[in-house]
Amino acid sequence: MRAGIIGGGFMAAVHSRALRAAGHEIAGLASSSAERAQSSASALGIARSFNSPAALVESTDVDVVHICSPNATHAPIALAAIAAGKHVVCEKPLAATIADARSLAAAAANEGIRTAVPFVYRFYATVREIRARIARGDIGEPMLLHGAYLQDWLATPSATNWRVDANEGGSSRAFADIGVHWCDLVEFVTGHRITRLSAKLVTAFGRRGESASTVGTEDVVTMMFETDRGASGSVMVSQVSSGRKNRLTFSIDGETGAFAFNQEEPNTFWTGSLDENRIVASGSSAMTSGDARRLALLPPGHPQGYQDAFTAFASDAYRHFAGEEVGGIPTFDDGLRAAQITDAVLRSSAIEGWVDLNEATLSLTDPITA
Ligand code: SOE
Repeated sequence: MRAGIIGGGFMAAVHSRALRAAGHEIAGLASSSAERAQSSASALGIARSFNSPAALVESTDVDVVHICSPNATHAPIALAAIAAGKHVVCEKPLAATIADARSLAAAAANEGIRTAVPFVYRFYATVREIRARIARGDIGEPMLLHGAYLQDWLATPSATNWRVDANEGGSSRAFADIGVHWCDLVEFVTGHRITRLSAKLVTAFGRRGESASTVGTEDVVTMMFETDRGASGSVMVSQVSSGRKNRLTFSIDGETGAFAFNQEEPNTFWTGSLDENRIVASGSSAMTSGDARRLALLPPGHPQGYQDAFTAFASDAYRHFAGEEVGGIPTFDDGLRAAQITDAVLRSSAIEGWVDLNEATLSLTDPITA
C-alpha cells in the first residue's frame, strides 16, 4: 500500500521515516501550499509533492492518507479521505471538537474504512510486557494509577507554535496534545476505563511569542480520576516543566505488586513487591509476552526508541489496513475516546468539580470548549 503524507513538520518526518523502515512506499506529500509541499518533500527525500491536500487525497496513487497537519485541519481531510475510500492515519487529537471526532469515527465505521491514530507509546516491548503481566494477574487488581507527562518546549514566554492558537490547535493544548497519550497508555496497559475525573487547568504564560499574542489554551493540567474497576489515579500534564523533554511516566500499584515505566528510558521497566524490586530489560529472557518478544528486535543493552516504536506502529497499522486482525491498534474509536476525556477535563475545570465521563460522552454535539 502506498502512503501519502499531509503536513511538513516534526510528525510528518517521523511518519516518513517509520513508513520507509516498515517497507512502505511514499507516493507523495502535500502541505498548506504547493511551495511548502515541494520544500518539505525535498527535505524528506520524497520525490513527489501534491499541490493541495485534496489532490493527494484524490490521487489514485495513494492508498493510505497520513494526516500530520495542524489539528483544526484533521476532520475535513479525514472525512474527504474516508469518502475517497482511503485508509487513514490521523495524528491526535483526532479533531478539534468532540462532534467532529464522533463524525470521523462514525464515518469510518459506516464506510468500512480501517483507521489508526498514533498512540505510539503502546508499541514499546516493555509496555506490552507490563500489559501482559497485569492481564495475567501478576500484581493483582491495579488500585492506584499515577504519573505525569512533562515537556519543556513551551517553558518560556517566547516559545510558541500553532498548537498554542485555539483556532488551529483546538480549545485544549497540553491535555489534547500529550495528556491523551498518558490516558491512552494507562487504559491500554491496565484495561481500566476512566469513568470520573476532576481537573484543574493552568496557563503559565498569558502571552506568548514575539507578538505577545494572548494565549487561550492551557500549559498544565492536574487531573484526579476513578476507573470502572475501582482504581483511583492522578496525573500531572505540563509543557512548561524545565528540563523535562518528553517524560511520560506511569506507576501502576496493584494488590500484590507494582509496575513503573518511563518513556525516556523505554528499554527497561521497574517492578516492585514487598520482597523484591527489579529492573526488567527489553529483549531479556524475562520478557514472556509474545507481543513483547515480537517488538523487542534486539538483545538487552541495544536500545530501541521512539522512532522504532513508530515503525512498529506503522507496520501493525498497515497489516490492519490489509485486513489482518492485529491486536493493540489505536483506531479512530480511541481518538474519539481521547476527545471525550479531553472534553470532560475542560468541563471539570470550568465547573471546578468532578465530571462523570458518561455525561461528557452523551453531549457529543458540543465543541471541546469549556
Ligand atoms: C509535541 O508536544 C509532541 O510532538 C506531541 O504532539 C507528540 O504526540 C508526542 O509524542 C511528542 O510531543
